[in-house]
Amino acid sequence: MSIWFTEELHPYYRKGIRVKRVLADEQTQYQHLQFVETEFFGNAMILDGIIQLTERDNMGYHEMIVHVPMLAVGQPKRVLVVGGGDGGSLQQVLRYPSVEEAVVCELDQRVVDLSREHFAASFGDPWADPRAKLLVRDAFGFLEENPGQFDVIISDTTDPIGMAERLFSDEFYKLMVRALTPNGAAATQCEQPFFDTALIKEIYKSAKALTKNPAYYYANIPTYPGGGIGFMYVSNTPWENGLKTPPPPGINNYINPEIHKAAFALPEFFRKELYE
Ligand code: SPD
Repeated sequence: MSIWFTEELHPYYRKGIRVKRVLADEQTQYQHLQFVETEFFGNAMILDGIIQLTERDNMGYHEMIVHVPMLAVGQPKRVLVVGGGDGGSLQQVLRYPSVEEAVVCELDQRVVDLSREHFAASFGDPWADPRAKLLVRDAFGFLEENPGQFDVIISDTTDPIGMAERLFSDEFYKLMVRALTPNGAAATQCEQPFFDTALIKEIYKSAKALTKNPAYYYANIPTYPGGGIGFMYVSNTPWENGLKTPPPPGINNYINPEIHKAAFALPEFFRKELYE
């Protein structure tokens, strides 16, 4: 049997992956949640028809969204992941011996439950670590209640559609920066330079008004539209500080010092749009 899963996040662009079998398919309280076994990318999670991660290429996403702010801060103790119910960011955060508490604020318990089942081979069970704390709730209220509490915040979200749209707003960025310690750093899922230029410019404007050293960086992830995705680094601490910090124990499959630095180099059309 051969099934092609086709994703159409944008009305003018499609991509497909070949699926071996469907592992789970359900409508949760919040979204259509699917897990599939693919022919090349291992198991994949799909939310409302959009690929969120695959076992084979998620490392570019999770290592870059986590290690860039963590290394910049140096010895982060308290970390918040907004979204991230699949556990991929949590797994990377917990590699740091300095981390005392890693809070994951995820709205959909089913994402956590089914990810534990279908991504166990890739992520192990980061939830079993005593430093991990799952809060099944909306992140806005939690951020409001926790000013100045986190050394690092990772906004590991879906695309800005429906209930996730607010996570790309100026209001969210204000709350997120308010929840950081003074030299803390955040990194957010910040979409694709070709397809989302206007949105990224807006977000950069917000980040620039709130912190001294925001910057956009990029990673290659073949199963995302355009073959990759970008992140907004949001902090008073320059991201370059992270280049001097030794990596945490464990194996990196994507980030190395050269990739870390090069990720901030932007194609000229986009650099001009964003920074001039
Ligand atoms: N267009 C797809 C963007 C997916 C971003 N979310 C990834 C979640 C991985 N933890």
